[in-house]
Amino acid sequence: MTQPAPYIYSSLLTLALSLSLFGCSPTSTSEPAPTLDHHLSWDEDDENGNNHAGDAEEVDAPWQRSITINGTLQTCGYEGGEDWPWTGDNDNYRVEVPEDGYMDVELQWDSSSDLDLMLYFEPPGNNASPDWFSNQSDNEGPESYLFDEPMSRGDDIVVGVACAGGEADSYRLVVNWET
Ligand SMILES: [Ca+2]
Ligand SMILES: [Ca+2]
Repeated sequence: MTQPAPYIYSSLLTLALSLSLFGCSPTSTSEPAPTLDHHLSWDEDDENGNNHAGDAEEVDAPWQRSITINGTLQTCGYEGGEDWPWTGDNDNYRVEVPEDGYMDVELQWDSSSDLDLMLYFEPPGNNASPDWFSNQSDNEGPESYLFDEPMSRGDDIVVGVACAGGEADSYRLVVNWET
């Protein structure tokens, strides 16, 4: 026994309306939240392109608590000039602040080379001097910097590493965030 046509049309209309409403719900069109890696590990991958702060290697994976950047300084050298004293390899990384909060940075290494940590509070041009740098002639790590003021979500900082003396060496550059 077949159903009367009006009943079928009514059912189809209800179904179409339901699908339409479901399809237009706000949650289905917004972008999914990125999956945060709370303790991200990042390997240097632009050795020849990260030598200047204005061309800093972008650390573009979502993170929250800490990033450990593993890199290598291929050469060491320091001439003590005002503008660009580090003549050896320079490595620069651009890091986005994940949420409003405090940041600190620590440079760790294992050899007796003299590595230096540099901070740019905002992404600079290539000829900019660091806003802060370690001027210690330490042949032993770590060196660290704690930002005085809280940072805002989405701000970018640039963290630089250079080798003033000694042999080429690898390092771990740890950027921490906390409320
Ligand atoms: Ca390097
Ligand atoms: Ca480099």
